[in-house]
Amino acid sequence: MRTQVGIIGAGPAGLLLSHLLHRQGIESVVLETRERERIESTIRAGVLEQRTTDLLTEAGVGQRMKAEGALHHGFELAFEGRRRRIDLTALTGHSITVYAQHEVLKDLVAARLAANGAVYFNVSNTSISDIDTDTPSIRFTHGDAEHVLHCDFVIGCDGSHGISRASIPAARRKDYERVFPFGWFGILVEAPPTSDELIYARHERGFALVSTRSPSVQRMYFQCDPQDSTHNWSDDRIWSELHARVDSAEGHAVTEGKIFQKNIVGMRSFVSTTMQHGRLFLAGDAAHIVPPTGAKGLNLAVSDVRILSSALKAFYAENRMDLLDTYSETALKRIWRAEHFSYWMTRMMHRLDDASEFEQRLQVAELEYVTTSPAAALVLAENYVGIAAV
Ligand code: FAS
Ligand code: PHB
Repeated sequence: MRTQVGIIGAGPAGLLLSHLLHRQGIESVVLETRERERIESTIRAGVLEQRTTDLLTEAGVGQRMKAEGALHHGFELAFEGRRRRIDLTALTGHSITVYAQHEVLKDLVAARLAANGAVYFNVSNTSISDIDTDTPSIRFTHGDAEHVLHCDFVIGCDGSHGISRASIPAARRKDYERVFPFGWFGILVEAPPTSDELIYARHERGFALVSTRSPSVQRMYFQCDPQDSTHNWSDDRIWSELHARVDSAEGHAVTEGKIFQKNIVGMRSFVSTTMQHGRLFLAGDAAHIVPPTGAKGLNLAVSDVRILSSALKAFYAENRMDLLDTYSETALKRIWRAEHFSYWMTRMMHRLDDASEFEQRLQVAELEYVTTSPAAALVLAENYVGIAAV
């Protein structure tokens, strides 16, 4: 088999890159270990920056997002029994869209297949060779057959547990990591929305987040022990915890409903520099992880493939290597900005067991500041909507 760009992983990074390349007349093949149904049903991110929704719309996969996504012009910070609103649009002129990641993937898979794009699901034994040459290749098994995909470039979009990053010699890589001693307990609930916008709550019992998926399905999270099990949490215990952390003194309470999905995710910050070696390039979670507090994971993956697709276009259209050669450097500027913001939001909003009473009071003082000072609110808002200078 032969193509121009071999892409490993059919997450948001891999599928969007393949579609952007297609629209530039560049061929690609996407290889994915999981089944299509699994891809299209895995619950992950939900907040899209305007830069992300603009690119999805430009790429011709924005119709359903526009119709079913929810445009939010702000969000609320809840602390000390109070709610304070951050008016994103008034502060930055930008808004966010709440539209589930797996819905974005459904739209991208449909667009790829409608364009006769080559997406192989259920592949196994993927391995990468000859990335130090101009003719790298990817070996994989599909069905009962072994295949070798010869290509000009291999793009590792295979997430944090993929094979691509490990294909870059350790001597060439520098990894930075911070693992948080807490996780998020996530639930999906059949219920009307608790509020028109997201609520991020800081509480001495721990963080909580009220988000949404549709007028009848809500997404909520609360800080938990990452080693805990969902079996230890009855629905009653979950609701009493969310009420304790989110309900306000002014009488706004979380709206309960039927919980139909529970999961616990760990939290860490991770960056692997460099994101390229020879003809292998990394994009998305394959190269970096952010804690979800800043809602940056999916948006960073989209930002990487925006840069990479332009660089590949310059290579094929003008035989230019310069944008490819500077891909890591360019992408890492936005990645470190998002890493810093996500770390800052996480430390400001979560209960930190190693924090003294003084530091806990500082968290409240910082929340007071970002919700009363226009300058501080702008810093929060411009990072949240994704327009902070890099
Ligand atoms: P992805 O991990 O999405 O996709 C990688 C793909 O590669 C997967 O489909 C995988 O099956 C495939 N793959 C792996 N190894 C392979 C191999 N050897 N061969 C072929 N295919 C292979 N972000 C938020 O903003 N909010 C959230 O609430 C949120 N929740 C999250 C929950 C979880 C459990 C995780 C892991 C992430 C979450 N994120 C969240 C971040 C998330 O949105 C990621 O940033 C986003 O999925 C990154 O997209 P990709 O880089 O495409 O990687
Ligand atoms: C979500 O809706 O899943 C979500 C929203 C905001 C975050 C993280 C997750 O910061």
